[in-house]
Amino acid sequence: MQRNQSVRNIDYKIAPDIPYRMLNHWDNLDGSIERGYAGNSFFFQENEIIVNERTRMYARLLASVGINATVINNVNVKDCATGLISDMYYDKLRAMACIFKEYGIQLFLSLNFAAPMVLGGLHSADPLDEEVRTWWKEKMMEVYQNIPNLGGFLIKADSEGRPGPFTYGRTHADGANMLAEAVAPYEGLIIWRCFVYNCQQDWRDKVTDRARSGYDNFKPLDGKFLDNVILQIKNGPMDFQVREPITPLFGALHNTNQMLEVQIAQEYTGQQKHVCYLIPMFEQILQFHTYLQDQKDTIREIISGQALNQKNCGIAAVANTGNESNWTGHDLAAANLYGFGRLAYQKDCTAEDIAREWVEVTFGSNREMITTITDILMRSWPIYEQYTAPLGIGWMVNPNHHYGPNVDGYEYDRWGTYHRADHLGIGVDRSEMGTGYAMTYQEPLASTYNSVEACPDELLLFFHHVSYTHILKSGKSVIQHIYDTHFDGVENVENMMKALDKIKEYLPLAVYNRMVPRLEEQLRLAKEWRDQINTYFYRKSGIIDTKNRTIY
Ligand code: GCV
Repeated sequence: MQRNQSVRNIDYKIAPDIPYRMLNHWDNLDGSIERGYAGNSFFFQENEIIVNERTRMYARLLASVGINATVINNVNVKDCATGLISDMYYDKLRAMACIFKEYGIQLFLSLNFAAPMVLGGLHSADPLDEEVRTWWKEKMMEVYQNIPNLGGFLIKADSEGRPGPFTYGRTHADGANMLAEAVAPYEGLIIWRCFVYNCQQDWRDKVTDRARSGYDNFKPLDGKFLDNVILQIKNGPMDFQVREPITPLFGALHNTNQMLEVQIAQEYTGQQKHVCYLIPMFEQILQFHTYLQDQKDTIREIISGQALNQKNCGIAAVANTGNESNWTGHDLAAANLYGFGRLAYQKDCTAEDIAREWVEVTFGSNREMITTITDILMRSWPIYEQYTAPLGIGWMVNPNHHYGPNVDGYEYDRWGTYHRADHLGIGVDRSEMGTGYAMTYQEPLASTYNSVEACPDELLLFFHHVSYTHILKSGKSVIQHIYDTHFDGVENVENMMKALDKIKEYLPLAVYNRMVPRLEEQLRLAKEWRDQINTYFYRKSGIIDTKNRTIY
């Protein structure tokens, strides 16, 4: 009705194919949000849980787009957050879980693997230690007596300083299964993240490859997890960059429940100041053939359980909400929340259909306005890619907050995120002659990525180190591609602003007034990216732009 369409003759039935469609909030108990760009938390404030009218509005918002599960606290479980599984918080959590249940949503929590030490005063968190195992069993009995509707737990272990089973020489299967046994009597789930890598790498070390870490850590554990464990796997092998290959882990696990993790919080894609509609990216990910088996091998078929006949599977998005009145800061960022839910719920929805549908239900029925905003959304991810890091290399951002260009920001650091540019060329050799990462894919993907000639342009620098004069499939040299895309990117942002201006009368004034300063900021930063990237590579390579534009 909101789309101005007739409700006569509507007679259809749809059922979601993906069992768990989840949000992951990285909200801290002090009210801050890790990678939050829309204000503070509406779940927590000053170490207290908030249950109020917005809790219900939130549940309704999620239900309206088909999301059925949510994790409310940050995977980095520190300080008071470890105590969410204690008397202090049970009443509020139970109240929240009850509200969520009315909307068909299950509450989950992130857990601290070292809770037996922090809360229980034990000397270890060793998953094979009987005392530790008993502690968890008793703790889970207490938790479920108090919060009967709890769906289960999400765990980040042995990652970026978080505790985990490696400390005790145990595997991630040992860790996950210990918790899975403890929650099994209550039909609880353990969602275990595969974002495990060495974040103390020496940049001189060209053998260790962060991209390999998910595969190397988890492939050998295939088949070793209990059935109420789900491995949660980020879409790419690195970390939510504007362009990454799809992780090979999905094509490598035959006997393990899997969940895809994407990020609608725009950590590396403009931090909700830039328009970047991510649903076309997610659509590509879900359609990707892993070659795990002859048929039913796409990511969607894997995480819906159809490929491997599983029921504990799903998709999770790192959430982009906060306590700002419009939920997502940038009004157009709401299309990512809406789109994530719709894409997860309904198999045959395209990113473009979803964009148009969102524009219609949000802003009304003027044709020109609908076409303009749908077009802005659909072009926004490619445009963001144009003015930021080129050809799949990623990063080139400022350390810590990850906003804005800094070509060498992570080059001589410990995080395993390098571009390896010198005066001759750029890119990371992940072929069999380099780190071998390309060979972790099933065929024919391994051969495609392994070969400079066959590798798709947009991922070339992720897989290969090539000279600036290397000719891409597009017919352009790498250096000319860098120059051209960066000039085009800025022009495209300018055009986006002009297009929006033409339809401004069809938008609520408050919405337009919120959007304009953000677009101005997007343009300012796009120019900064353009000039820093172009100048850096001009100075490194000494090769002039064939079109003679201004490079500094
Ligand atoms: C929650 C990246 C982010 C971190 C985040 C981490 C993760 O490294 O920058 O803020 O921590 O991913 O996914 O665990």
